[in-house]
Amino acid sequence: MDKPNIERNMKTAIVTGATGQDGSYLVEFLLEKGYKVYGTKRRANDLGLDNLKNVIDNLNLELREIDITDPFGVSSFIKEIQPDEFYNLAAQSHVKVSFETPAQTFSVNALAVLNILEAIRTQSPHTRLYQASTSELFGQVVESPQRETTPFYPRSPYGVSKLAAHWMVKNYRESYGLYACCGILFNHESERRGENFVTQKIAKAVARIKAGLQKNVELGNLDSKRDWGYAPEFVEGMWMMLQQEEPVDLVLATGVTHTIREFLEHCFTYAGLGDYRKYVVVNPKFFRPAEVEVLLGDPSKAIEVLNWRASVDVKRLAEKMTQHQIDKL
Ligand code: NAP
Ligand code: F7E
Repeated sequence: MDKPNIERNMKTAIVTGATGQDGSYLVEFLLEKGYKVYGTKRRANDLGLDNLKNVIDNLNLELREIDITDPFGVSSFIKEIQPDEFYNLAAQSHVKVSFETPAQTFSVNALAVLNILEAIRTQSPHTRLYQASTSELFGQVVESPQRETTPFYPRSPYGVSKLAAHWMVKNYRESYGLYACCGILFNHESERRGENFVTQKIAKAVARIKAGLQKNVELGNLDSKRDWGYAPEFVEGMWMMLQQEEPVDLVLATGVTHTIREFLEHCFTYAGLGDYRKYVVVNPKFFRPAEVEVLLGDPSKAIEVLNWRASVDVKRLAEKMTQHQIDKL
């Protein structure tokens, strides 16, 4: 099938979840690289267009209304565009929410990936697929640090759904020879992080406490540890993975882990508020039925294969996010 009417030498990419944190950075990155980009969004969420405000008028960006759980919409979209690259970033991405909406989470994070794989296999087999896998696959970790060969032990409906998708991608790659790979990405945050993830929740609360708009912040488990990086660097790694000769699943991580307490400390100190303990109230309502206590990634293989490295450390990340929230107020 002929591609739509675009310059012949222009690469094309579909990015699902274009309104999300990673999707919006990846769209910007691909436009910079000279791609024609088709981003998906859902009509129900036009507020989400905020993340795309830098590029919304770019003529090489086209936004389409696609719900990835709709196999007909996905299939005809792929058949029409015949993209060179397909980045599947759409997901129900909140771990705690996945305990409350397990079937919906499984439908978006696992079954929809099967739809995408089938559509690529039957309608556009030359398309290279990037699937957003996650460090949540490691869950109750059986070794530290976690690398590509570490056995999986997911601890939430989110983790299990992403593991199903992960194996499905591997199976289609091995069975049908598709260029399809999974990035096993550890936590990455930014000024565009959703407000119900712990880093953004803290950064926003700190800005509001500093401005006298609230007195404290209610949080759950402060002792879990995460390997936090900066999202714009991680989306570059996604693109690099699709430029290799052979598809390969890779861990992207900083290789350093910190507690939620340490993140709190960086944000409160940066804002000049002193000891975070004066402001934090632990509320069990934010605990999860099963917790992932510690994640620590080993990015050696990505460094070797892609020459990719994370450079923003957690202190700088906390400062950037806190400053952004202060500026927003
Ligand atoms: P995010 O900000 O929550 O963005 C998710 C996107 O998916 C949103 O644009 C959302 O659109 C869209 N979406 C949800 N359900 C959909 C559906 N049924 N059909 C179409 N679009 C749908 O997530 P993120 O942090 O950018 O993460 C991107 C991907 O990487 C996700 O798959 C996530 O699970 C994975 N991941 C993230 C991290 C991380 O630390 N950020 C780490 C590892 C893996 P609406 O706004 O309309 O809901
Ligand atoms: O929680 C603890 C919570 O929701 C981090 C997603 O992008 O990364 C993300 O998942 C930790 C957990 O991220 C609150 O119990 C304490 O231990 O910010 P989070 P997450 O669960 O690590 C992975 C890699 C993904 O793939 C996911 O898509 O913080 N915590 N108090 C809290 N967490 C939240 N959300 N809210 C609290 O009040």
